[in-house]
Amino acid sequence: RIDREWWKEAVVYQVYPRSFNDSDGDGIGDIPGLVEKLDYLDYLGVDVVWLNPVYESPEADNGYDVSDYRSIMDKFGTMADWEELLAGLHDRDMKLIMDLVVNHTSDEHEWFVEARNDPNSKFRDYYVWEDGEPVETQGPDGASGGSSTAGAGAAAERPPNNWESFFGGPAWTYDEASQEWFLHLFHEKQPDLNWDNPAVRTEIFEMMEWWLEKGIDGFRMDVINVLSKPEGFPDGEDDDAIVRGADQFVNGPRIHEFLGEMYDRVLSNYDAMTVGEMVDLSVEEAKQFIGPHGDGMSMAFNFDHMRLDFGHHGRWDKGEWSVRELKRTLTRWQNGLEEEGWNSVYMGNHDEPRMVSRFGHDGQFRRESAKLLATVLMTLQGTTYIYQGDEIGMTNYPFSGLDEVRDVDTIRNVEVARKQGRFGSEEEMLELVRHRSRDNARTPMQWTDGAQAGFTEGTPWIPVNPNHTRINVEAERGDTESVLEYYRRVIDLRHDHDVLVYGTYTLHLPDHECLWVYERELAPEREFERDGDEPSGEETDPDEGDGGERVLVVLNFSDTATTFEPPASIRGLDVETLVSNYDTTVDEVGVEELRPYEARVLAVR
Ligand code: ISL
Repeated sequence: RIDREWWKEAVVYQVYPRSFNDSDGDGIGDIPGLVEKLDYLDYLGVDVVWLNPVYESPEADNGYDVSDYRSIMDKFGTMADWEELLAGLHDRDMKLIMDLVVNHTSDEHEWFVEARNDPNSKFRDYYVWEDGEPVETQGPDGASGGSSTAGAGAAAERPPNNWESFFGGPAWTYDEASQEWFLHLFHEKQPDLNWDNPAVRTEIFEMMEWWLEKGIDGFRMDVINVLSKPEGFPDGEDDDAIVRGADQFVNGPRIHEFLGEMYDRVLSNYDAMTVGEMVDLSVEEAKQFIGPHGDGMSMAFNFDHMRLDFGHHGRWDKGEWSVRELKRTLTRWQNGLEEEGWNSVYMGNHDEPRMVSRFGHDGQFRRESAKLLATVLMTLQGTTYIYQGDEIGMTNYPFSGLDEVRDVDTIRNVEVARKQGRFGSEEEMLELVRHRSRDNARTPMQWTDGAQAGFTEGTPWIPVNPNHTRINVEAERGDTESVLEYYRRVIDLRHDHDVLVYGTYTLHLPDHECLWVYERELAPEREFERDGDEPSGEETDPDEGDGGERVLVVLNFSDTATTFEPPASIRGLDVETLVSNYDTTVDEVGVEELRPYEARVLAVR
């Protein structure tokens, strides 16, 4: 039995507003700029917009440091502009989900300002404050403290534990006035909220309700599985953790209690879609968060496939990924959540390099490989996410110096690596930045081949990729060979075929080193059920008939031609070609030569 949900069938488009479209020439994208492009999103055929944070913020981390949850940042527009955006989306039958950033606030949020100014205020306990550890002058551990962030008053102290910030350096900053340390898993301008305090939970839940009452359709929840920190703040013990301390605060002791409460008090009252960004999540853990048997969350973003190209030193080190590992990783999630849970299918976002540069080929086969990746996104099980610009095959940026970098994560982690002596030369450093920096995905959306790619009439906050003269929406639109037009085709395909959303997933040729071949199947006797309904034949889509559906996806993840030798179980099947990025059509599954980055989607007759 299959539970139909609108959000399972949705194709989500992620808008990073700062880089999408600038309407007023200040060089920063804004909400009116996005409103101008709603017809474009409609043309593309997406169903939901996920908007990165647009709340009031001092922008230490591009809006992930919120200073007022119930506001729109001036630079992005007004609440009236936002209302227009919501109405504009709903008029076009699209939905809006907002970013929920509640592990931390900005240090300029009034709660933190009060907390810091007055240790006796009720807001003090909204955050995490701890005493430091004395430094034993000759101690074995003396050098590992992060007292560099502490002022003079902390000279004899080191942070309460060894946790590190995701952006490098200790996760604690010393507060001179009160002589205590506060926790920040990210920037020191992003102090962590104390979720153990029920007053914090109530504040957040009321805020969520406020947005839902305004009519939004759900939330993308920032680092939502790190809210609960263990009592006593024990040292991290796992040297291989994504950051030191992660083994303590990822899926912490009360996380399911907190999220369960969030569901019961807020989300269960709405038909909302929720996607939790969850660092370091396994398939088994995911099931505890997702769905009615979990905490009620619709789905999660996991990072397993985003870690395949990490190096020996982790994220800020270049390693090699392989197609075999990519298949294995995504297959584990496809099969793992088949009965319970729901996948989020993504290959890039505002924190990751461009997917065509990373998993495809951004030179000669840019178009072909961008289309191949689009095929992956639209034919895997789960809800699909497109990151802005990927639909025209935007690439990484050719950084020529750190002066072109804006991202705090890049700047700080490069600093850490530099101190560790990991760069033989400046060029080596830049190579890593070009490979890894989040700014690769944050350069302005390329609308035209004109000045600043049509993104702004002013000076953009971050440089425009010089390849906008070739790669831009205007050039792609209407060109039947373009990446954009291919996206429109595969989005339609997904909308037209339930099997692509709800079907089972079976991998063929698991060990092939560059072919990724899988089958999706929806059994004929399936029954669809809407939330709370008794299962009934009436829920079956009348257009589908009773025949079931079976689709075969064949992908050549390589820049050379490759022979596909179908396994016996599918060899000789009668098929119809639904889509192919080389416009080849076949009517039988046989031995074939696949061209570089060739992708085919075949319906089994
Ligand atoms: O950037 C990363 C992976 O490339 C991670 O370290 C990232 O910081 C982590 O995935 C959490 O990301 C989210 O929360 C951050 C914010 O900087 C990111 O933009 C956001 O997506 C802190 O709010």
